[in-house]
Amino acid sequence: PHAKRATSSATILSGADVRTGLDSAVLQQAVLDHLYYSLGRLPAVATPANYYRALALAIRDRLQQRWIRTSETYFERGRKLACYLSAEFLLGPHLGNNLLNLGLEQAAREALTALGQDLDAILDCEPEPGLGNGGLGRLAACYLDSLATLQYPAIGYGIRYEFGIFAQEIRDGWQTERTDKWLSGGNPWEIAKPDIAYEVKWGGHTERYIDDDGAERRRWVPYRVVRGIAYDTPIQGYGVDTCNTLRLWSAEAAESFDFQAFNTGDYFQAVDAKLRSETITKVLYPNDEPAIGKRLRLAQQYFFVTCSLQDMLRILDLAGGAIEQFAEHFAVQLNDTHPSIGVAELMRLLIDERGLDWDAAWTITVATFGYTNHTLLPEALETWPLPLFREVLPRHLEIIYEINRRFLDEVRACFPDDSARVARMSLIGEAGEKQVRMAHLACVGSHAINGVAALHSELLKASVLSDFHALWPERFSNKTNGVTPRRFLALANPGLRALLDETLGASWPVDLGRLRELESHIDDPAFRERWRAVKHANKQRLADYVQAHTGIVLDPDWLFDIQVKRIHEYKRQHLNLLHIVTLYQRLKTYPAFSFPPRAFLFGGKAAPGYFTAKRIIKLINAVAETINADPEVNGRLKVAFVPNFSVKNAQLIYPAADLSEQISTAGKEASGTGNMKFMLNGALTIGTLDGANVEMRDEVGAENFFLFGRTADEVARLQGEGYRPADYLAGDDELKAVMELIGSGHFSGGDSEVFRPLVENLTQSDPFLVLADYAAYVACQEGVSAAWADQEQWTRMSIINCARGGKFSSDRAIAEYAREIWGLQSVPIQV
Ligand code: RUG
Repeated sequence: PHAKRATSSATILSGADVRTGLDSAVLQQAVLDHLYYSLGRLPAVATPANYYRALALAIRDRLQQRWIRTSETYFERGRKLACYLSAEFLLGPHLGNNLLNLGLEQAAREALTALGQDLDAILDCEPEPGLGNGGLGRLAACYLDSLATLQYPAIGYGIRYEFGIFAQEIRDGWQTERTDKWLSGGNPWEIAKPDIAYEVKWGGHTERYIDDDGAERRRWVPYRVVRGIAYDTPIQGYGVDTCNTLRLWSAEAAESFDFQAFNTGDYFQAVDAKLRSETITKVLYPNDEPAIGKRLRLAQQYFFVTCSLQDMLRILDLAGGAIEQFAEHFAVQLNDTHPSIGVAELMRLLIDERGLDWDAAWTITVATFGYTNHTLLPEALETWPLPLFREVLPRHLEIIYEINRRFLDEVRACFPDDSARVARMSLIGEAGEKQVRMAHLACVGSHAINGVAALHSELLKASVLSDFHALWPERFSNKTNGVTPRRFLALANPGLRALLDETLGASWPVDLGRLRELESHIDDPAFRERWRAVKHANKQRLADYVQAHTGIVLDPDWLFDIQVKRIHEYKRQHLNLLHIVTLYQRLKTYPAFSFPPRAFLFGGKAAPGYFTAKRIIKLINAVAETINADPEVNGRLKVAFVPNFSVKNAQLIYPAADLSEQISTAGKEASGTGNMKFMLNGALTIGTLDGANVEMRDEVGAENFFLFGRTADEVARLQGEGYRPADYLAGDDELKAVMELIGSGHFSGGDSEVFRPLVENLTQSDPFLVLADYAAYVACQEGVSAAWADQEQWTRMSIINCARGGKFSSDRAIAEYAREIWGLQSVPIQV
């Protein structure tokens, strides 16, 4: 490197700091410096992964000044801080995003080219921090991006899982799981702050004592104590100097050894205690919707919540703020019920550790918290068996009992003589084994409660939270989800970005409403041609990826029909499959049957213990194998399952879609966010009136959306009347033949057992009304094929979908949270 430095020194700006300078020559030198000093590598032996790490470190240096200045400014100004508490942050790779947000892509590309490296290959080396399951964790990541971009004082708090969401491999058509060792090569983005660490207590018992003033108090005598250590990751806003923090907690033994065990010679037990402490943050639970009710999961939740609340108290003390002013300094948002133990924990900290009385502590707690609900599915609503809860958090159970006692008095006062209501609303469920109901705790302890799409918020008020709505209607609001247009449009779709920059100017990524102006170009054939060319190139890019990862060859001239999301019965990937098998069957029966050729792509992970979801993956792959190998059909139909759906490959997938499948049973998908990512990238949607689809359709107009299926009300009515899938089977010969074909072993080498559970599930119970919506879906898909035949009109619709997607920017969503829930003001940062 020194020889290189000598030769290139003439090009280095004099006085430019190798840690902050932004031009390509300084960046090039910075990369060489990190290769040499941080990695101990000479360029001659450096691998692309080494270059990735060196560039990442060079970019982190460039964030550092902004990052420190941001924290310093927040501290000086003493303004309210939004604290986003989430058990999941599905971040995706940082490097490309940071280059984009800092405006350094071109400089980095030039710097690497000068070093004989290709930036895209280097970007591809970044392992993805998959610290989330799906939509909920990705939403948290989008919100961090918007908070920084809108210059809001904010911090994300979560868990630094050593293993993130498992890596999915497909073997013989089945999903297999591999641990995700995302930290094995080191993580150049984070900074460990071992001096920011808190004690976390577990188990034990509580006892009464008399304090120095002679007052009677209770205290917690834990069985065990571990430590949570802060690891900070910079969250750089787009085009601003704000660089916020994501603070993730990692568990460590409070002492490296159990000295008592060590001294008695039990070395193994001593080390074992340390290992047990550290398991708390070992692995992300890979379940999306269903709650799992495991002790370690409760431990994870309490662990990160207490560290985060203790951190807020430390910040308040440092700033010299009074404890009574806590809620003026911090707005804490609960991302689902996963952090809702925070309500009891803040009470404990304020009362047991800060000496406040109950009423003062409760006023602060309710003023501090807001709660976002993300699901109506009953199996996803978290409850903890009371004995387990008492064993892990005995003091919290006492506090919850007292919250409940006071709360139920309030319910009785408002609704006299309504004991059924009291039982329904109690924080403790009494049916069967007693349970602590976390959604109820979140509602009682929060001044604001919101759903994530208009329909979902209405259904919440009418169903799962109707009693709470009757008591406190003023607490309820809707905050429709959004996605960041920086990662999911500008970064993911460079071709479209260039066209948008040229057509609209450069401000659209922070002012997404400006996409509307695209509509004035819709009648320009040359513009439409360019629009199509961008899409075509994106489809080719995805086709290359699919071929490299599956061997399946796709033709970018075909219609790309894509469904990527977690595999779940309510999302109905099997409905999509029934349509594919219908087309297959028609082609086999009537070779002259004609429709525009289509490539069906799927992607998504199934929870490892979710039997039906895993079988759906197997069926997708079985159908794909049969169709792709059959020359009678594979000139018009192809099917591919893209393994290991992740943020990284999502960035290739969304921009390549012509048609986005959003086909959940109405009333089941709280919002969806993939639907928005597809829309912004110019895909048309085929969907039900579910989640945010409803609002997307309102924006684009009915004529630019392929709607089918029963509404949420109709679904509820049909299920209430006693739904019988057999009726639908009996009345539809084509559907019957499709089910028989799947059941016959046709797609499974004659094995008629493997898909029997799926066929029986659909024909006997069909909990998500797949058969009831089948005919409408197939008919709607015929409309899609007809529309595709007119490419000029399709392109118009594609442009309109993008143009009217502005509402779905996470900037809009975050501005609403800031104004209506958090009372937050932006604080510009100047470096
Ligand atoms: O299933 C929901 C999605 O509909 C939603 O878009 C996303 C973000 O709000 O959250 C998903 N979700 C809900 N993930 N986990 C849950 C329940 O804990």
